Amino acid sequence: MLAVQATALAEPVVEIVIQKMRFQPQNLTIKAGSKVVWKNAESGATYHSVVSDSEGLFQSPDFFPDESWSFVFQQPGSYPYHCGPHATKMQGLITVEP
Ligand SMILES: [Cu+2]
Repeated sequence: MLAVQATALAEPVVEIVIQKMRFQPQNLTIKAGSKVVWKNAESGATYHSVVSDSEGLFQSPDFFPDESWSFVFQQPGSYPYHCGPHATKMQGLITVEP
């Protein structure tokens, strides 16, 4: 059987699940060049977004259950973020290592 490694050159992917008004995990450490996928897994119709605390670094549109949004972190550093509609309740932190 011939296996085609179509994803061999793709960046590592790490998933954050959004459920019960929380980013899970809330704090995540990744290697530079990794892609983070936020997946809305709410059971209701609650929409969320992913917004960098530092203005303009990254910002998703609002996305609904069973939708997701992703961002590739190229630069090492500390990236706090929040949910646009639930800024005071929902916060997270991505730490990017070299
Ligand atoms: Cu939210």
